[in-house]
Amino acid sequence: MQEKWWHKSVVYQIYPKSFNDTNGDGIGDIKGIIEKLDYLNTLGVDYLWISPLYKSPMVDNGYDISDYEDINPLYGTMADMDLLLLESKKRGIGILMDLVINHTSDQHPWFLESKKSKDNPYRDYYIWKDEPNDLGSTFGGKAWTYDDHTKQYYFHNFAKEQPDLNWDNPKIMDEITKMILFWMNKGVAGFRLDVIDLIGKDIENKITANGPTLHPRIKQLSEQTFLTKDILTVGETWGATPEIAKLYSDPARKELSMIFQFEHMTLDWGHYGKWTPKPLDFIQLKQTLFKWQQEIHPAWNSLFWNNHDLPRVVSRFGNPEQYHFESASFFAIMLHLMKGTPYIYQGEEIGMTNVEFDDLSDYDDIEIKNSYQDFVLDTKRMTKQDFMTGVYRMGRDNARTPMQWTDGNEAGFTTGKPFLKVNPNYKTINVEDNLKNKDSLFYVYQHLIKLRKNSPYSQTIVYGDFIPLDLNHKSIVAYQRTSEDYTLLVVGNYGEQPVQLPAYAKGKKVLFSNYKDQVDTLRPYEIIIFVE
Ligand code: TEU
Ligand code: CA
Repeated sequence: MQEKWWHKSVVYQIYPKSFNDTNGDGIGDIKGIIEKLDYLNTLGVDYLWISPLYKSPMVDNGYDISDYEDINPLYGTMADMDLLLLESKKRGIGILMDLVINHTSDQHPWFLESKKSKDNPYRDYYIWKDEPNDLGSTFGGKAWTYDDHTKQYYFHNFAKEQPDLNWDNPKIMDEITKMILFWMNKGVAGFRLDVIDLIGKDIENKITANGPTLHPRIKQLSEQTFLTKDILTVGETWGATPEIAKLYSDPARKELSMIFQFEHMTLDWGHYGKWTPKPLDFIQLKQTLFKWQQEIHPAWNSLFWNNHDLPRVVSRFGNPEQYHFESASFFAIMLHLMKGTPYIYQGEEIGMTNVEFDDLSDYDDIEIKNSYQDFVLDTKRMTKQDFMTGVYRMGRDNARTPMQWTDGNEAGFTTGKPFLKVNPNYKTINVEDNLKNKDSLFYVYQHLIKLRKNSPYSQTIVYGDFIPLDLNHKSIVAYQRTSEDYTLLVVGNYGEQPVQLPAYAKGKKVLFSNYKDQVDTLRPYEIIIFVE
């Protein structure tokens, strides 16, 4: 495999609205990100994937863009953006922008023109039909909204304020190519491509993801933009399998560097998806992750538990009440010794948890609000109580409560009133305390990043073979990473019941562990890295 710099890199994701507010309006901003660059440098990350900073009415917190080439005044100015690019470069940190090119905001000038008349030059920038089909929106309800002025329906895979672009219109390729080159000329290090699996949609045949025109379009776009420089591209592709992943990121296909797959993130989805969560089957989780480890070559893997759409992993799969450090560090070590580029979501490095607000009015997320309207009020498929159970376990606002910097007012996130309440546990879970305590979760993440990037074991972790062990054990997770120089063995115990240390681990040298000592059993959420 041809070595690429991002094979050895670690990416940190920032959701700007919740990261750090420097002007007291209760909303994070670019100056707030600049202020924390030294903290991120201490953690040791190489890239920052920042969720959209572009002009937006903020219906979906920036995933509804009204101007791709200007900065949202809530977050700051283009001068702030240029300063962020400069200051991060000084620290050897690259910026990955979030490209949302499946849809725009309904306030984008293209859509404001398109909806004026059927013969407007921008009409075909979007998908208009006389009659809708029965496609539904990911956020609940229909994917079609009627426009009384021109007597047609327009398509929106997400909120009605996010009309889908019509990628069958070649002008879209030209417009998006120009915009990407604008940002590449500014020196961004790469892009995360929002729901990129949708830009080949075939509405007539009700195909939205992985449509027939998808890969030719991605290839054309990449050749005209991304591949003209050596930048990182990661596509968000919810329905991908390892076979589909190869279509996106086999280097020979000249499309993307890697993708985010979500198979391991939907194992606990029930009858109505995330809103009806079911218990995790740990064997299934191991088998899914191990399958991706073994079947994705020659494509490249991304590794993550969290992002701005997902609940916090320590709450979702761990035990934050009794084993907060142990279970958070268990998942960190289990993931970071695997093959692929790791992504750390803001707050994951200090074990931030889910939250339970009293009322729906405390929530910010358009997906929660629209889905409540659909499942509870319109179709009555769920009771409010059951829906709120789903929100507490899986709602996106679990990931969007303000970053917990200190145990002081509003967790040091803002001097004003935060747009979303701070999780009350900021008193005990915050960056300041983590930095003061050498045994904290922060230093586990810092150590894992050092092991990957700058240790005798780097090559083994980045390029070593992956060999699963104990695949059918209900609580032991075990795998080897092997290279000419070393064999690393990761052995962990998922859950609260101690288990015997497996024979294949006995007598081996401990490289790293989330417990201070070692006994002949694996204690609750104990995970150890052995080296031979
Ligand atoms: O997410 C794609 C998406 O569909 C997710 O919202 C996910 O399906 C859902 O949360 C699971 O229930 C991307 C962005 O990451 C997300 O923040 C945006 O809301 C969405 O696209 C629209 O741009
Ligand atoms: Ca602010």
